[in-house]
Amino acid sequence: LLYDNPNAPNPRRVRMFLVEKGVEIPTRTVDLRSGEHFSDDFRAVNPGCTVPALVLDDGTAIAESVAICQYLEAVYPDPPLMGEGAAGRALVTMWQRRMEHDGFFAVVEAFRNAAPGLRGRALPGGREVEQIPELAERGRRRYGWFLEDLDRRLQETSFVAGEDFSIADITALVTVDFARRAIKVEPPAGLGALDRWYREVSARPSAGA
Ligand SMILES: N[C@@H](CCC(=O)N[C@@H](CS)C(=O)NCC(=O)O)C(=O)O
Repeated sequence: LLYDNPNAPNPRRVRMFLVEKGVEIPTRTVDLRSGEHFSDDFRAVNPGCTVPALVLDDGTAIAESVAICQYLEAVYPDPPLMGEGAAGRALVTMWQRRMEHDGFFAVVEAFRNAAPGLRGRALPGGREVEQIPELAERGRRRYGWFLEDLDRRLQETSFVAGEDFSIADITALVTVDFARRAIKVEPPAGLGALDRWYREVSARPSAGA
């Protein structure tokens, strides 16, 4: 059972991964608006109070989007989305982490430190954390650098981690779409390689997930 939320970017990463694999699994929506993720029932699944979380038939609970994807990759190896061979797997991990650190986290930082609805909740999870406006500002700057770096990378390769679509593309696409929606930043028109890649990956059926 996958604990999911249709509007949140991290669960979208897992949903896209599942569509790429051609796998359907039962899901349950956790209502983040009403704070269902802070309920005792959900804390028993993931004490970190975040979605997504995957609970296996034997009760094992896996949180963290990439950990869930890693599990799914092992159970459903085709098509490979996390690289093949020693170097291939390492390179996908490298690019995935860059997309996450430099891109996704930058947008999260920009969004959570500025959104009026997230006052006192600048970090996900159950703790009271005040917003830092300078961090929101820095997040926006970092996101701009991320887009430039990504464009440079995509001038050399078809996809983020090389010539094959991978989890690195999923994280990058979710990042760009999240930025458009949450912090109202469009990818600059002048970044041609990024634009080519964004159209291509947005046209994949999984992008609708
Ligand atoms: N590192 C976690 C992050 C999960 C996360 O932050 N999820 C968000 C939704 S995208 C959440 O549950 N937020 C709850 C909150 O805002 O308190 C992952 O990769 O799955």
